[in-house]
Amino acid sequence: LPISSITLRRLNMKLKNPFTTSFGTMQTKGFFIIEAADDDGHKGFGESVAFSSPWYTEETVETTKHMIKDFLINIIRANKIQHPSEVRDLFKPVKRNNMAKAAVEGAIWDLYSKQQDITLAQALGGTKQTIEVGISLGIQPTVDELLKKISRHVEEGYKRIKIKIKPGWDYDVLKEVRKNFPDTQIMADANSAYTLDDIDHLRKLDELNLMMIEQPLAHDDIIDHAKLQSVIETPVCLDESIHSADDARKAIELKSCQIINVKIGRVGGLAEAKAIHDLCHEHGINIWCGGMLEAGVGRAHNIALTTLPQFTMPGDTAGSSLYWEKDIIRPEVTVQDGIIPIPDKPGIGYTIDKEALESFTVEKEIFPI
Ligand code: OSB
Ligand code: MG
Repeated sequence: LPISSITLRRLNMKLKNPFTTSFGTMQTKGFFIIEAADDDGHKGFGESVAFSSPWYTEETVETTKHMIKDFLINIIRANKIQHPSEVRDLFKPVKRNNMAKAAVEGAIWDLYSKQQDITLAQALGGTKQTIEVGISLGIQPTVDELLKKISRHVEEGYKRIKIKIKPGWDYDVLKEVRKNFPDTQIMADANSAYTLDDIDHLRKLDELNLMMIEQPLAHDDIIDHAKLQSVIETPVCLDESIHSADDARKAIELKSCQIINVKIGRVGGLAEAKAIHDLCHEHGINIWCGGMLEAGVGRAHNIALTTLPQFTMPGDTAGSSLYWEKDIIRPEVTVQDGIIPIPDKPGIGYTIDKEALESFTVEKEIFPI
């Protein structure tokens, strides 16, 4: 797998709408686009997903840069790689920093697929021709605004609506949503806003027929989640708590969750995501592909991963235009009736809009390999 250079580009893009979770509000997104190139003109792209502040996990845009520049690129330089699935083991000596690892590994997967003239979905062993997606709605200023947004996206055909919750914006809001949308697939994501002291309150959600509640308890917990799952009917889905296939194995064994949200960045790359997929397939655990408010490159990677069969539930990869005035890929990701067709061009299957990429770039560094 010849690689001649890795380019690190830092971009700043402004979200169309601020996105509010239980841990805070985001409006500008800083991230890296990693470009891995060979001498034959192939270029593979990866996107980093850490936010500017360590509120979701401990990684940030700055830690991503430090890891890539000072450790990960050296590892790529020092090793011959035959297949992108080897990158995961090469990166093992670096503890955690999964989002930094995934950005580099993703660029190499895309480069490899283009060298082989196959799609990234094929390189991963994906089989679906289309994928189903839902949308994640941040905490809104009023319940009325939330209901309006849900109406719009239900009409657009999104397959499920995820609603961010926190103490004070949970049961009453969801009850109102359920009343207005009795037949819509609804789920809630708490981003770790609760503790076991809230069991009685969380148990009330059982009457609302939610698809699942995502990450209700601490970001690093799988024990309390098992206690919670044993006393509520609503399926628990883990997001923040799962960083690897080993974490997934332990959570399944402890019955900490019935569903797992797989994010490529959070688990350290596509090879680890696939390992979690295979494990969950074996154990009959439903999974879906989460989102990190990605630009087009990250979105394209999510789409390719979701072609694997155990992604049985709609993911968070909504259309580009819901997040950005202008995305960095062509065509942009568009969603019709909640469905995205899988592109058939090699690699991620979308081309980079060089002009758009340049216009959002605030830093660029090229590393020869
Ligand atoms: O927990 O899934 C999450 C956004 C930012 C941080 C964490 C999360 C989210 C989302 C939005 O839910 C996913 C998306 O639309 O990309
Ligand atoms: Mg989540």
